Amino acid sequence: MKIVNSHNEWDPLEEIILGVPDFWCTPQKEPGYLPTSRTGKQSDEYIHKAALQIDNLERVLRFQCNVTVRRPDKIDFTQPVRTPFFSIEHQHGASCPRDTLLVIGNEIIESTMSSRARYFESMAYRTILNDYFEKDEDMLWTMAPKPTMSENMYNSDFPFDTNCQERKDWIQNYKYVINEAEPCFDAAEVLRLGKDLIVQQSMTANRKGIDWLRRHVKSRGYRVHEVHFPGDLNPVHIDASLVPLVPPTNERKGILVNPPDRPITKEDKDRIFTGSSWEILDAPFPNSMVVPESCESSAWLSINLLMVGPDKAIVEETEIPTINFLESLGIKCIRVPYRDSYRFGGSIHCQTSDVRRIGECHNYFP
Ligand code: ABU
Repeated sequence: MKIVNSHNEWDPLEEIILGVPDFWCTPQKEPGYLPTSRTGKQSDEYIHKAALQIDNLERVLRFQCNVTVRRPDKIDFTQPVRTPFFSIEHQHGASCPRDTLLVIGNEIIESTMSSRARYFESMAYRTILNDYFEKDEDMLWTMAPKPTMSENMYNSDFPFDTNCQERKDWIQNYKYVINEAEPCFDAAEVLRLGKDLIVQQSMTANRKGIDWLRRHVKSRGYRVHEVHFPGDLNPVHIDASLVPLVPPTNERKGILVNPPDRPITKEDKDRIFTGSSWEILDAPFPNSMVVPESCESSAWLSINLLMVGPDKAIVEETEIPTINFLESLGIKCIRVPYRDSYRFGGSIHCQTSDVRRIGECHNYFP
């Protein structure tokens, strides 16, 4: 039985993993992360509110979209961790399978992660992965090399103040809080466009991690492209920076959107996309640039949506400019309330990881 098969972000969706907000904690300060809100376990009120919205999304996927939905184990991530290299008082949570699991065709890669609080996060998906492994004899299950996350993996002089010139200089020069000591990447830095994987070098993926991925998939004909959005002073995950909305067809190019206040570099755009089947348009601005209290993501969660087919998307209901834009492109929008979930690491794309879509791996690049 074929279960794992997903090559892009838009083919008709059949199976997905949807995160859980239970036991979710804002990580404490660590070498690679400075919290901007209260650390520790999220309030029961916020967990409850998010759970209602995420459970509603599950019903929409199951009953309106006919998609099989799997949920991770509810592990108590409020517990401390001690490894040979570090210790922390509590962990993070399993709300965002997109950050942890990278699905490339018939393979699921547990990514290295980059934050100590997320070291054991993929364990929440082990029941599901083991089940897939038993039922789908073609499924490949890989764990990328686990970094030590010791002090020397991080730049201790990284300027955490997002308003200072020094921070801008670092990001302009493609220098981030993680250094090149060990390969490291969060899965959500990878945008899958068939045979081409676009990966953001960032606070959560270094060049060595991108190179690990490049070497890992090369023999199967994949190409891995490194990309940057230097206007983003906190570059964390590509799925609110470069998002496919319309897939290419024989008649027209596909459309990717990119926030105009953090454009892809001209060098990256020319090098990667010239002659491809894609055009990159400005994303419409979010409905509001204000995110819910204790949400550590940007307002560009407005484009962190889930395509359930080439002409159908699930979108947060208040993100009206995005919805209007999608509908003008002929994409039908299923609107769901999701803002209460924004404080759990992202929106609908972050909090899902598509496992099976009907379709094959195509080449959209020269
Ligand atoms: N995890 C996606 C968040 C991206 C952003 O804050 O823009």
